[in-house]
Amino acid sequence: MDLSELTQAVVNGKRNDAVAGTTAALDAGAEPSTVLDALIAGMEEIGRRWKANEVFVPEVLIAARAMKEAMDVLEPSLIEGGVKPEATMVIGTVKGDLHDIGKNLVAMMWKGANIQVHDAGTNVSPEDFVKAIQESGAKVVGLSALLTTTMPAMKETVEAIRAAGLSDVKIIVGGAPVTQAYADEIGADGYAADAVTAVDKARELIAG
Ligand code: B1M
Repeated sequence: MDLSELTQAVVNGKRNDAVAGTTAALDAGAEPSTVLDALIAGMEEIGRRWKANEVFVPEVLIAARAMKEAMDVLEPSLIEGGVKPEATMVIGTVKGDLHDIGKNLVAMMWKGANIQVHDAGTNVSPEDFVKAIQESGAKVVGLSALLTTTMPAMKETVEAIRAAGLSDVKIIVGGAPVTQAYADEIGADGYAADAVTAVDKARELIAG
């Protein structure tokens, strides 16, 4: 399989082909970083199609699953070859909120962009977000909320992160009821309406 076929396997969510293609490319002596680029290109194409309304949540989910399974195969070679993730980020759904489908989608898209993701889960208290950031050394944190009643927990989390002296940590917020205006109001550094935009926003914030 050539690497463009590997990219297509991710785009089409063909997880068996993505895993077999990754294995074959490594066995044939391809550089792990080149294989990674081919996989990332697949997720970027899915991102482009999502923005163009050519694909929807199910297609993104199966592409992300193919990407994840291929990454499981590739990861040991990447580590051996010294290829490091672009950044480390924490993500979680805020206190009181159990919705995790959108949050998981953002986490998968971030992983697909070569970002190491520490998923703190759902119903994460402000204190636990602070702890997760401190323990992982993340420079970006993503907060998700799906309920109007849990949006205030987003504000409390931003305040707790700032109060802990983590002023260099960038905060991205998102979720159906969240808006750019709300992000501005609570002092978040970024807002993303969907999982694809969350990748663009994360890259923008990492770049400073
Ligand atoms: Co709930 N729920 N739910 N629910 N639920 C909503 C959100 C609701 C709009 C339904 C409705 O009434 N029409 C409503 C909220 C009303 C409001 O506050 N405005 C609601 C309610 C009221 C509730 C309960 C209170 C119901 C009850 O018990 N009375 C309860 C609360 C439980 C709790 O959290 N404490 C509840 C429970 C549940 C289930 C457990 C049954 C289940 C969640 C399962 C799970 O997540 N594992 C559930 C579901 C599935 C939904 C709906 C149907 C679907 C949500 C979803 O997964 N969408 C939802 C109605 C709807 O949206 N149509 C609803 C798909 C997902 C891909 O989209 O999560 O929006 P979304 O994520 C998007 C973007 O928002 C964005 O990117 C994602 C992909 O593009 N995004 C981010 C999300 N997080 C981001 C973070 C980022 C950036 C972008 O940066 C960090």
